[in-house]
Amino acid sequence: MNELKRVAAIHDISGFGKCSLTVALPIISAAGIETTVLPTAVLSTHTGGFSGFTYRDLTDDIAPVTRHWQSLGIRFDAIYTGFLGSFEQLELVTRFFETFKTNGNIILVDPVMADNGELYKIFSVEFVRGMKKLCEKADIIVPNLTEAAFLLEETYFPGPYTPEYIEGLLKKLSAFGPRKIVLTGVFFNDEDLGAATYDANTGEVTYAFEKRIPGYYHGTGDVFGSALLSAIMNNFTLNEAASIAVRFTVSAIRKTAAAGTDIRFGVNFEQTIPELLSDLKLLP
Ligand code: PXL
Repeated sequence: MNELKRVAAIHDISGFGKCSLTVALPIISAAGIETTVLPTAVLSTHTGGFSGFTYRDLTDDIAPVTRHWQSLGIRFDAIYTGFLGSFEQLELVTRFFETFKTNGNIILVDPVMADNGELYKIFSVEFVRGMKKLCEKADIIVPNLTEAAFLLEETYFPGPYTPEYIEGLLKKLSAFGPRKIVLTGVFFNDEDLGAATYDANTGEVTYAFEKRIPGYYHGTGDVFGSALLSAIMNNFTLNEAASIAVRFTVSAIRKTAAAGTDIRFGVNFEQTIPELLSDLKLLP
């Protein structure tokens, strides 16, 4: 057997509600990739639609954890960041990148901060600027359309979109650093929803769509990002990885919708993992 590839996943851990680390850890591990976790905060639930949640900030742990892992000589094949709770965490994660970036590994930043045209309540305009600087250091970024608009300081449009508009966004996003962009929440009509990819090295734009399922399901960005990274770590191209991640996310949403689960409770990715492993060609 080969040695496992290893990912450092830097997100919060929301105890209930299936997002961030409670999604990234099982999905990436199931895909045969060792997953090292750096929790940025511990919450009782995520912040989307729940009130009264607890929030234990772990900002003070980030630098000591970075130093300890550095002292152990640990290497990562990818660094995957998601929800970061404060401006200070953006700076600490930048230092983590400087410590662990190599020529061969990849940094994937999901600039979690907004959706449906609105910034999450806990974030400020200053945080958006900081997130933009973090994205400059990434090899791949995975914004949704709202986050793309905030990163580019443009007006958000609710869609449907045109290929010209989407391709314009992709190129402007790559102009400030990341060579590869995966934009989520793309749709040209009311039936299909998916993602667009752009590789600035080849100039290639691709799309991956599945049938839209009505409703806004929480945590799907993290399910998508974790599946995307799992596919990339299993040597699929960006285009293939986006198709696999869209299929996985939509299949998990479909099961959740069929069960009538509260949309705040996250999606049924657990029973969809066999489909992901089949797409990743990991099943015997
Ligand atoms: O899924 C993104 C996310 C992650 N972590 C926390 C969140 C959210 C989105 O609302 O609140 C704590």
